[in-house]
Amino acid sequence: MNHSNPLVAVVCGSKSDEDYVKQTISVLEELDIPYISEVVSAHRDPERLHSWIQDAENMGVKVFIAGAGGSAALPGVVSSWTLLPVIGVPYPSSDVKGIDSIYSIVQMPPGVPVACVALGSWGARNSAYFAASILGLNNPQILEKYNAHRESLRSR
Ligand code: RP5
Repeated sequence: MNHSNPLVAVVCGSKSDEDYVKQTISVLEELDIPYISEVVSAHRDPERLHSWIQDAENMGVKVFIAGAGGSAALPGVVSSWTLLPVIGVPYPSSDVKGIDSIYSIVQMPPGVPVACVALGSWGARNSAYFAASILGLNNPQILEKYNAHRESLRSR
């Protein structure tokens, strides 16, 4: 479900990535963070990616989450089009199970950063928690929800 006043924009490179995106969205919903999400490939549809990023910024998005497998250009290309924070999620969709994507996302050259989280499901979920931590800097409701989650981890 896309919200009308989103704070987070989630993008992945292929419909085949959507199981990971669902895990990111599930955490955003648990924390009541409004979001939009879309499938847009950096290498198959670069012009649509650019306009989607511009639209997201115009809607008030504050953080991008970009996930991709294989050579995973998507998070870096998103960062090339925005000054907002970009969290990159490597997906294990290739024959080498995401090692390629980790190296691609984590090794962005200086000046155009991407914050790379863990591979696959862990990263998909942590990307949303990391977004909460960024948004929580000036949003007390999100900070409170995120803190409640962290408290709940103590008793496990
Ligand atoms: C990347 O290549 C996508 O992020 C996906 O993880 C991988 C394979 O894409 P498909 O060939 O399944 O569309 O672009």
